[in-house]
Amino acid sequence: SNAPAHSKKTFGLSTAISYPNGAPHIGHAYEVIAADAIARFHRLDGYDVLFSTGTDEHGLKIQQAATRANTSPRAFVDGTAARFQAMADRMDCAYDRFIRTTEPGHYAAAQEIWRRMEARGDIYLDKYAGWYSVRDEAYYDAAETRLLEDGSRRSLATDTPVVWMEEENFLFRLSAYQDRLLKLYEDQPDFIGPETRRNEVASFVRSGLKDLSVSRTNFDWGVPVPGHPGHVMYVWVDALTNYLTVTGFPDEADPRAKFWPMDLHVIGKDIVRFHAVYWPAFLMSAGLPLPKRVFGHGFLLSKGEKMSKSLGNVLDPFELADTYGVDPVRYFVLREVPFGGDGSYSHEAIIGRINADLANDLGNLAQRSLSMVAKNCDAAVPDPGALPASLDEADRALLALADALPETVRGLMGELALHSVLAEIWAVVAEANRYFAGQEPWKLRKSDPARMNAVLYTTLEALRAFGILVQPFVPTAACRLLDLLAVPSDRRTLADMGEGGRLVPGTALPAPAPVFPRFERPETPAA
Ligand code: ME8
Repeated sequence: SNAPAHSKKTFGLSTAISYPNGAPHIGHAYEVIAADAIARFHRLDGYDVLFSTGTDEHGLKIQQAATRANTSPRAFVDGTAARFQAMADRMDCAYDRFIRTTEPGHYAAAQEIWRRMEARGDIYLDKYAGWYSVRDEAYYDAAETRLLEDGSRRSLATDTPVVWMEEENFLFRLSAYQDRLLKLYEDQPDFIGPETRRNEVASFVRSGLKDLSVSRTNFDWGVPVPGHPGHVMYVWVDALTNYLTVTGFPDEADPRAKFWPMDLHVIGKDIVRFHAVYWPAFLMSAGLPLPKRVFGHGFLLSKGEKMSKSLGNVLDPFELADTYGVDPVRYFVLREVPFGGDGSYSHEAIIGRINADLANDLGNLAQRSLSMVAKNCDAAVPDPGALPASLDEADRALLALADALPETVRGLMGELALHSVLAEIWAVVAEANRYFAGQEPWKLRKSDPARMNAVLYTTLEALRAFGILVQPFVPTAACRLLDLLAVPSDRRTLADMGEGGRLVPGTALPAPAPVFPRFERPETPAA
């Protein structure tokens, strides 16, 4: 369109920022892949997108990890954060911004939101005592912990060790926001998804909020509290503010300022409370607009069990990508796990998906039809005759299904039902296979070449639709498929689907090549 660039609709989204206290695992990869698919879909749909991801580098957990590694926190995170960024790159995630909370610009943003909350009268100095979990970077009430036989305690919710801590530190008047938060969940039912998480959060808030400890004095690896030497910010205050930092906050003239409020925070189910309670309360206090939606995806389990170093079942995303390829890993996690629920990874399951859905259903259809075209149609888009009159009922039925996909996909994307998007696309892929098998174009070569051309043209058109729509999920393979169909690189958006961008008969096509190879290996790798 010729709408001026500044009026383009915007979509801002983020992942959580990971603690770089160890190596990234497949759970981290899952989150950034899912967010990347959503970001890429919005770009295809004509949005100006800001997609951020990054690392959460302060706090006691990181400081302790650095000490264990015999190095300074800064040297430590420089090494481990790079691994997280390399993982996002390896997973083909086209983020616009990788934020590290140790950046000076982030310190400025965190200190500015602090000043605004303080100016509002929501921050006060007091004694604070409670059971602190370093692993969760969170305080718990005694009632939220259990006593073990050896006298130590663990948090009930996360089963992590807690230690008694007493400090004079700053508190945030979270209790004052209870009613406003409940009203937010009422007025904006979409604010928290999926619904089960919304209900959990609402009942947590309804049960009463206590003021939150927001500074620390017993260690110094954090953002300094402005005007109060000796205090560093509680790591979650600084971490949540990363979403503002990436939009240039507090500089309103920053070209990315238009992305605040963000449309979506993609996070895991374990940190919904921080994003749906603390974060909106901080923003209300600072007088800033709230993000539109917080979505807590489920956990990726390894063969049904939580990944842990002691179980030895931690999945390394780099290894998986080396073994199966990046697109298959992306497809697998997004197709196999209903977004919002938990899912299980196993080598058998990914091999099954690769060979059935990718190699067989989509890959074979492309391979068979494109090989026929190469041999029988002068390696060019076949001429179906005058459209649409030359198409018969079966052709039109398949094209109608393919042409209806963008609307279906847009709707499901709006609900963040990523697995359903793929299921819907693959339902039409199955239809296209039935169509191709039923029409038997290989028999028409001699008997009715005009009809063969119409069938092949229709099949290629369906493949074009699939190629465009799977770009957010399997970007490299989708690009290969669209290249094989000679779809120009600037005609690959949702707006080019259907009538708007039909293949042009006679367009030369490159030599066919496999889009999705089968996974062939005699033995499965050790799990
Ligand atoms: O929570 N499956 O960092 P983190 C799916 N720094 N997702 C998983 C997962 C799994 N097995 N394990 C973890 C933090 N995640 C904070 C966030 S945001 C301002 C600060 C998800 O490294 C987890 O739910 O522990 C979270 O969304 C993300 O990975 C980073 O987890």
